[in-house]
Amino acid sequence: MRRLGYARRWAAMKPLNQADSPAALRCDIFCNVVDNYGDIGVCWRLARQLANEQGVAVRLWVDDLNSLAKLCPETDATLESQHCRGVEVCLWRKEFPEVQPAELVIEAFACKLPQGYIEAMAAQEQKPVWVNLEYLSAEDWVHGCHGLPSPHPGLPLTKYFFFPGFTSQTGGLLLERDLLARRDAFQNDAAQQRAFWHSIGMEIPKAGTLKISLFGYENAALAGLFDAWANGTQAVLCLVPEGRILPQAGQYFGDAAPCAGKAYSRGNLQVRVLPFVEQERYDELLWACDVNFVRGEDSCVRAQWAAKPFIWQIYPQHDAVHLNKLQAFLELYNAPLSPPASGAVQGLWQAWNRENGAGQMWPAFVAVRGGLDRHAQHWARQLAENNLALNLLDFCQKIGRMRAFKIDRQ
Ligand code: TRH
Repeated sequence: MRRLGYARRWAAMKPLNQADSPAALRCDIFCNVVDNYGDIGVCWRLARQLANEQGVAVRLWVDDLNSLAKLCPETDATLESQHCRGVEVCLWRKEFPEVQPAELVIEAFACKLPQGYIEAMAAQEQKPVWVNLEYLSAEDWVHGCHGLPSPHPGLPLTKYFFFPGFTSQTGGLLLERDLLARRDAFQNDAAQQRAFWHSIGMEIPKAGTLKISLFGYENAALAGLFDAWANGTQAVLCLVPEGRILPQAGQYFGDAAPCAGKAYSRGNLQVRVLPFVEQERYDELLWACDVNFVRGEDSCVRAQWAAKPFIWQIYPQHDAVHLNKLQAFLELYNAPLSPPASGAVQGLWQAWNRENGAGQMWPAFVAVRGGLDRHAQHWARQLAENNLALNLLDFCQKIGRMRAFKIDRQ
C-alpha cells in the first residue's frame, strides 16, 4: 500500500508541542508488549495525543521496538532512544538506567515498573502521580474501581487505577481531537476515497458492493462466513490486512502462502489481502468499509469511531472469561436497538467469538444494516463526550499533588 506521508504531514504541523518549554508537564508511559499490537497500540496512541494535543513532554518506555515499528515505521528498532512524532521513545531494558521520574507516570496494563524507578519516585519531594491504565471493559464492576487508590505497601507512594470505558463513570476512550472531523471529511469527499482505493491498488468498488474489512485472530468460523458471502445475492469485497486470520483466508482459496497484494474470488465474494499499515492509516480502511471486523481493544475502539456496524472478536482469555466481557459490551451496545437488530448483533458476535455458525447468522445481520448504521453514528457521538486523555489530565489535577498545568480542551 502506498504511504501517504503522515510522517511528513506531522513534521510540517505547527508544533502545538510545548515539550521544550520548562512549563511542559512531563509524563513517562511504560509499555510491556505481551503479544500482538494492542498494548503498544494503546500506549502509542495515548503518547501521541498527550504530546501533540496537550504539549506534554512524553517519554514512552517500550520493551519491544519492533512492535512499535509496525505501527510507526520510522521507528528505528536499534536505537536506545529516539524522537518519533513528538514522543521520546526509549527502549525499556531489564537494566533500567537512573533517570529522573516524570511528574505523571503511566503504567500500562499493570506492567511492573522497574524497582529503581519506583524508588526514585518515592525519593522525589513532590511525588509523581502514578496511574495504572487498565484494560478496556464494559463490565459494571469497572465503575466502582475507576480512580481507586492503591497505597504502596512500603513506600510513600499511591498508585491509582484508571479504567477506560463506555460510560461517564469510567475514564472514557482515546479519541484524537480531529478524528471525527477527518472521518466526516473522508466520507464526504470522493477524491479522498478514490485516493484510498488507489493506495491499495483498486478503483472505488461498484455501487452495491458491500465492503468489509476483516482484522481478526484465527477463527474456525471463517470458512462458513466466506461461504455465506460467496453464495449471497450481494457482491462482497473483503479486505484482509496481513495478520493472524490470513492463513485461514488463504486456505479457503487453496493458497498456502497468502500475502499482501494477493486477490481471490469465489461466487459473489472477492477477497483482497492488504499490508499491515501504520496506525494512523488504519482508520481510513474502517471509514472506507461498510462493515468492520475488529479484534482486541484498540481496533475495536477505532471501529466505534468509524461509526459503522462492526463485529468484535475479543482477545481470548483463560476459562472463557472474555465471553463475559463480550456480553457486558453487547448489553450496553445493544440496549437502544430494536429486538431484531439486537438479536442479529448478538447472534453474529457470539457465533464469531465461539467460532461456530457465523455464516448462518450473517443474513439476519446484514438485513438490519440500515438500523445498525444509524445506531453506530449515535453511539460514536455519545462516546465522544468522554475523552480519555482529557479525563486523565483532569484526574491528575484533581488528586491534587501536581503543579497547575493547562489542559487544552479545543
Ligand atoms: O493486536 P491486538 O489483538 O491486541 C490485543 C488486545 O489489545 C488485547 O486486549 C491485549 O491483551 C493483547 O493485544 C495483548 O488488537 P488491537 O488491540 O486492536 O490492536 C491492534 C493495533 O494495530 C491497533 O492499534 C490498530 C493497529 N493496526 C495498524 O496500525 N495497522 C493495521 O493495518 C491494522 C490492521 C491494525
